[in-house]
Amino acid sequence: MDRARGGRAAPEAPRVVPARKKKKPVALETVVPRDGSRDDLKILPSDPEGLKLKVRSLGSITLEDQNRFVQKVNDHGAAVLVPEEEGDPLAVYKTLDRWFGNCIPHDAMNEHGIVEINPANPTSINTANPKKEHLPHTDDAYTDSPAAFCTLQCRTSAATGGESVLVSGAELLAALSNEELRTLMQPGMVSMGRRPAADGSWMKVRWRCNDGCVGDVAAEVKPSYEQMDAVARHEVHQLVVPLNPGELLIVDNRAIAHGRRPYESDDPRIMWRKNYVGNGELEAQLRTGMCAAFSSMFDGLHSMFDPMSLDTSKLKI
Ligand SMILES: O=C(O)CCC(=O)C(=O)O
Ligand SMILES: [Fe+2]
Repeated sequence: MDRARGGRAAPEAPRVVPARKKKKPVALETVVPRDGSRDDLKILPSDPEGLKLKVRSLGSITLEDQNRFVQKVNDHGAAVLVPEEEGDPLAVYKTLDRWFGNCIPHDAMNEHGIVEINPANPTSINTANPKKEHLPHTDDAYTDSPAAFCTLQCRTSAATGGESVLVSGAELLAALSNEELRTLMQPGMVSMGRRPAADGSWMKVRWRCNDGCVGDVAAEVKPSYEQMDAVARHEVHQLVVPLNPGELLIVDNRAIAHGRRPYESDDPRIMWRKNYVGNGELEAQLRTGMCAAFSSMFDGLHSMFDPMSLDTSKLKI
């Protein structure tokens, strides 16, 4: 109302609030197109070569390498550092600590914050059995605040398999409607076996195949949970990434699910895992999550999954 012009304000007419019509569910495959047409959406490439970034050595990462890395992770949600020369395998953690900030503590980590993945000394039921694939998952899914970035350095690669497997979170979402996702995200729908997540909201920052760590799945979300589970297990949605010793995979834990293919039990395989909060120097340059609307879409369970209410002012592009 413009009081500067003087005069009394006219009494406001009572506002008529229209009754909310029940909207038809929207298939999320239309909201998260996997054909590259939505440029803020992270999608894995169809060939693992598309994730590779050559560096001279893991201990000598330049500013130019760093900029190429930021671009890759913002496009695909993952990258593989491929050193041309062998060097001190610990030297890279100086760079990673600087980029991603604090590490996520783990019961089995060493003095460098590294957890060695080695079936000879297993850290979970999934790392104990090489013959069984480690199904795609979010790391730290049972905590309130899963890691923003997971790093896996290959130290010894298995000759009989054991490749890393990645699945775009967008592929999982595309299996659902916005209504199904909304229900799945309500507290208490899926509980984790190891430690229940405090807010219980599934898909907010975590996702896991039904791999033995997932506890109860409520009856009303069973079909949608199983649909996503089937997508993640299906080879057509998986990007298989073979890693050589010295190569290091970095994954946006909130955009991409990761796992491992099976291999023979007597075949040695060692990976170093270090996970991060994401509060390092690259925090402002890296977008975590599947797309720019990530946080707004989950706060209050609305936004991008409801295309008509997409609040573009919240997009960080
Ligand atoms: O063995 C691997 O490559 C992956 C291990 C993993 O994802 C984990 O321990 O969380
Ligand atoms: Fe993992």
